[in-house]
Amino acid sequence: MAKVVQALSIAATALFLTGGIALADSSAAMKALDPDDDGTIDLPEAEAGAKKVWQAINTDGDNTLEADELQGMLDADGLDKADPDDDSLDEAEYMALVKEKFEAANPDDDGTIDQKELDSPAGQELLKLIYK
Ligand SMILES: [Ca+2]
Ligand SMILES: [Ca+2]
Ligand SMILES: [Ca+2]
Ligand SMILES: [Ca+2]
Repeated sequence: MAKVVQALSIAATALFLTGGIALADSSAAMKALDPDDDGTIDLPEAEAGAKKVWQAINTDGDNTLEADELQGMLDADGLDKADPDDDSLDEAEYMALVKEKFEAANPDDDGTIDQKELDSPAGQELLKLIYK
């Protein structure tokens, strides 16, 4: 029995540690994405971040993001949904996707993503697209 309790407490500690790391990451992301320092990310700030990510991951330097450049951010399904035409995302398609994820991550519809919203699953989805 003591062994079980010990194992549980190790698992709980591990959970606590990973949780702590995720939070530290997202507060660093908030800092980087919030140049006006009001504690929230508005859509122009998200788009500015997205533009930087877009350029950083477009490693072949053409005008579109291909599936291999989107690895870890969008799966094939996500790419399909975001791309109406040619199996790759141009900047306008990427920005439309960012806007959609922004709205999904902003359930209180106040035009901004606060830290709590950024830490939500929808916020983490958005974060992948706007911060690297
Ligand atoms: Ca801000
Ligand atoms: Ca490309
Ligand atoms: Ca396209
Ligand atoms: Ca909000």
